[in-house]
Amino acid sequence: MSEYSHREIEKKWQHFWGDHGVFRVENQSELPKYYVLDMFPYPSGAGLHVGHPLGYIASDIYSRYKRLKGFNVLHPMGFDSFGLPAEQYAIQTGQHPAITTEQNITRYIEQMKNLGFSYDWDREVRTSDPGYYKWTQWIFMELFRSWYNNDTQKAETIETLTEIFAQSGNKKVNAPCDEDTPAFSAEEWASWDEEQQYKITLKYRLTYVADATVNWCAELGSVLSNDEVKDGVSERGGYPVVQKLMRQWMMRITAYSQRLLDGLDTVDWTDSLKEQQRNWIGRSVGALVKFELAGGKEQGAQGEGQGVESHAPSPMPPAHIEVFTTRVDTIYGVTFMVIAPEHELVDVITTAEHRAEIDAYLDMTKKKSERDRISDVKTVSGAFTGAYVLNPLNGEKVPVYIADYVLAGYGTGAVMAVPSGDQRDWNFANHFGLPIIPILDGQKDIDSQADATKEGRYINSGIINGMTFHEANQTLIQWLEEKGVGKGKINYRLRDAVFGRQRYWGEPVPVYYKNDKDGHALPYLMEESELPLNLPAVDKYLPTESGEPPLGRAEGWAHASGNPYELSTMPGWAGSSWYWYRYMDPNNDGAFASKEAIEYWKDVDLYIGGTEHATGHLLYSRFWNKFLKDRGFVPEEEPFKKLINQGMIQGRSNFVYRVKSDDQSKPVFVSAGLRSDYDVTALHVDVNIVENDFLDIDKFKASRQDLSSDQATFILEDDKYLCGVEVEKMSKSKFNVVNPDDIVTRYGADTLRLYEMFLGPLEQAKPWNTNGIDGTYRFIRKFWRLFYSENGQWIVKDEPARPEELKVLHKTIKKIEEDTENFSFNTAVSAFMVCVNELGSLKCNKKEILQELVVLLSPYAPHVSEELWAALGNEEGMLSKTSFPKWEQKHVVDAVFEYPIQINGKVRISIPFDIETPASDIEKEVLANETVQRWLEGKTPKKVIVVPKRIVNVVL
Ligand code: ANZ
Repeated sequence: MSEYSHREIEKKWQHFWGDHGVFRVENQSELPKYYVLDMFPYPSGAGLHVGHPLGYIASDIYSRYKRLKGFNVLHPMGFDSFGLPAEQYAIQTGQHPAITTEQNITRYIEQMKNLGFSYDWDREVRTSDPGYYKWTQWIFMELFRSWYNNDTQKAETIETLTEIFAQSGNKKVNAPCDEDTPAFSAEEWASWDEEQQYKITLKYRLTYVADATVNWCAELGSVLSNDEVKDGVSERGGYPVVQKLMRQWMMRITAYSQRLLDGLDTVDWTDSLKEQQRNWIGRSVGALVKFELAGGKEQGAQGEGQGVESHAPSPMPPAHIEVFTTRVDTIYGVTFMVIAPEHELVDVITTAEHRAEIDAYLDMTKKKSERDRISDVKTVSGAFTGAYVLNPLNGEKVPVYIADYVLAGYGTGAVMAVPSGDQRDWNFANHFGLPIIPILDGQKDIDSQADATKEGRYINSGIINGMTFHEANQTLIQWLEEKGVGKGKINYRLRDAVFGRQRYWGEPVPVYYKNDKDGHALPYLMEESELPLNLPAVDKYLPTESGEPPLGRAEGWAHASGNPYELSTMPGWAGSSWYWYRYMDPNNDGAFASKEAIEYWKDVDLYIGGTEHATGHLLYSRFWNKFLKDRGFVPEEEPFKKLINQGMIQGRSNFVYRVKSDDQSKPVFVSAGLRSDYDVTALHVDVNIVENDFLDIDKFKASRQDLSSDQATFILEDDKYLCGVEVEKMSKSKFNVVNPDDIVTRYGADTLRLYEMFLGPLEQAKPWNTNGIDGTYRFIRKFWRLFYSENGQWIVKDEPARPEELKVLHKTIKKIEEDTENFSFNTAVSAFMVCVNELGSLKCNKKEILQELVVLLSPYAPHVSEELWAALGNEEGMLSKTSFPKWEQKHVVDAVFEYPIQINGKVRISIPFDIETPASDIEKEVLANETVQRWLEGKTPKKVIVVPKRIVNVVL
């Protein structure tokens, strides 16, 4: 092929790679492994726009580069194919989501193949395939079969737990469990029947059913996870979300809080991403302190199972209220206590006298969402319960209030209030006329705000008087622990994850229910051999009349034992929490992946994807990975060693300006440069009918009948209609979506790949601008011209290269290698451009140079490179099997140096010398030089100083 025809070339090689399985990869090799993973997409109906491939192009460049560098590279692609949009479409059209999902995937694959990605398509996975979700269900089952042992710091099978129960009850068990877990002895355990024992184990399992306050979205008919809710509305659709108590499947991710934090120190992710995860997990070091209820002693304290993390609610009111504080050092400044309106003791401690006031307040707070409660720091509200507690340090009587700034779900739902230490407490004290006690020296005149910083020494503070912050804390915690009224405690903001969704298009939960003796439904796992539990057919994708999830419509939806199956399905994040393992061994029917495959590939070396998954997917998958590791199924503690977030590609919108007028049937549009002379309305116009910001008026007329544009007049500038421009999110409603297919047809995939990289640093957000793409296209054609002349003649010569040609090449190898290693793809593309320009001006057509250049360029522009590789006489289609060129120092350094020649302190001329030339030769030649002789005017110089590779100094 002597003309650069991207369409022919690209199709030809895409077919060749596919037909010959060039990118098929084996699970064993002499070569070191390297795993490059893209966050797999949800296949939406809209297909890919030019923003989507940014990360895929980057990961493909890196994969191809690593292959050339001698690695066995796993680079797969698949689909996160369960999800809400397909289901909503199904609700509207009655079409099974599997059908639309399949169609969308077909389109995605076609679009991706058009871009020349080097995926091993034999390893494609789809989370909605029964062969895949069989293993998602299996992992769920393993979680159900496990508990978390705080002593060994890992998940273990339930059998190890029941062994301990049989030996010593649960007194020695140090494990996260349900709040209502009773303390029991080995004898009690032995006295229970199997069902009763089973019920106890349900309180410890890593996946469990519980009444949980959930984000309920009525319009979507489903529960949403915290990361699916943005600003109080659903991320998808923007529907209102309210708090609701529901019985739900939960995942005990909180068991892993500390390990999820610790692991962040071992991975190569951006600081901002790590920080987001740290904030989400929210570790607080503090103490639990019990404040005895004044007059509550006679009620008798209830025993709590030692070592059991939760607190058994007692039939009788307890004698104390427990608070969580991060500033136990401020305890002498406590002048009141505040508990959450939902606190279980509100009802118990409220005195008759204050009942009406408390009830009125409770009514008011029910109407506020948790979000409003956190964000409203100004309004001070609350109510006195009439009850008092005693400060354990000084025995002071402290009134107990309820107020909604204290949240039920955090800590213990109770706060020791220190108005001299905390702004909200200060506001509250002022509002209710409560005392404010300064606790640090220099803090005597508190009149506007709390200021108990950690500096200074304590005053008015009993046993810690005169101490510093650190001493005070140590002393207090020790004191509290000795007296049995408190202990050091680390608290996490992270909550257990709600795992059930009231949806159709998700993985069925492999659980059925059987009633216990008292008629309560107990969950049981089905047998592993019965997996997968296939998603059943339903007549409609809506909840049943009685409000049950869509699976309630499936006929005969019951286990072989006759017991009904769970009706909720798994959340969107289930299938994506382990998918990187399935790529290692995608067709295995006997395991989620074989031991050998996992042992070989281990973990993901490079993960590329968007920041939107910072606190969802990336926490859940780290959690599942740690669990699988604990149970010996996978070897690594962290799944994703290095992670890069590609920046978003924004849309570049174009506008036309309609002159405001009453007659809408004959609109007038004015060109952007003239619009300030008129009163206009700006309207989005489809960027695909605009070129270099000039409107194609005929296409516009044809496209916008709704604007009566066929009747329109256009006020032009220089005979053209110039559009306005703005950078916005790329979206259909803004008419700024650019489809990669159109770009590929017009310019080719190689141009698109280079151009997307050229737009700017990978991690930065940047607007798409089709206007600049010509430059990249020209670059590829210029590159082609080094091989073929204007009239299509092959002009590559087999002659030895000159030093300056070698220098250009080796400089480029060095630069491309460094830039690719650093993911600085934009600067690599400019280096290619510089290189081709330089070779062009050197008129270099040497095979020795060009062949290496083809290899260098191939990760970036694989099609044109493969074409020229074959044309150079190499094995067809096998460019990816060759090695990355090596640069050599000797070619990179300058071979000649231009010496400035100074005569009596002034530079008069410069003379080039080979850098190897000895100083004595340089001196001779300088003095023999004609120009120098003219300056010498026949005199003999006193001194000639040659500073190698710097300067020559002639002193007269
Ligand atoms: C006394 C104190 C004095 C506090 C002081 C702070 C400053 P983080 O760091 O976020 O964990 N708190 C505890 N439970 C709460 C709840 N359920 N709702 C609202 N606030 C709660 O915050 C812990 C601090 O927040 C705790 O320490 C407690 O107030 C409050 F000068 O106790 B502090």
